[in-house]
Amino acid sequence: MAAERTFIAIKPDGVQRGIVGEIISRFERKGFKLVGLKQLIPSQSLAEQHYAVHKERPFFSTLVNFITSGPVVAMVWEGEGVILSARKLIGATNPLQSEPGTIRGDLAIDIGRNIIHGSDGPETALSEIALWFEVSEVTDWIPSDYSWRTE
Ligand code: YYY
Ligand code: MG
Repeated sequence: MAAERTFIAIKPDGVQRGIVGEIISRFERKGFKLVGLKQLIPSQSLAEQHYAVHKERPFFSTLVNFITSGPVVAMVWEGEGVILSARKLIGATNPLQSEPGTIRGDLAIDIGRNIIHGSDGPETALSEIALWFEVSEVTDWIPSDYSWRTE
């Protein structure tokens, strides 16, 4: 079975606030494997496709304007259970309701500035990875300490 992967993006607020390293280190310390990483300013079209599920919501245009307003750090993380686990590491959508200890719970206060995106399930993970990354931009590798992370 292919290893589970998820799409994670640090939004422009996280990049501007200089907390990219802090966020990446939480995934690293957990034990997941980084297999894709790049910084880009998303085009309007990319942002609209990424958030297409929300296109009828009142916050859609604000959200698209925000996500295209500056650099985003786009990532693919791999590991068993990574999709759900990443959502738990990230915390609830509204940072005022995110538990302390989560990324949003510790580092954000506003739903419109919640610093990070994570795929919400297996289908969205596949489609978001394909939307943001070329196949050649995702790297298969084995960390040297792998047998110390998982049996
Ligand atoms: O997956 P997640 O990011 O936790 O939340 P979604 O319900 O998919 O919404 C995407 C994005 O939209 C959210 O991170 C902030 C923004 N948003 C908003 O500004 N106002 C809302 N009432 C709901 C979501
Ligand atoms: Mg979502």
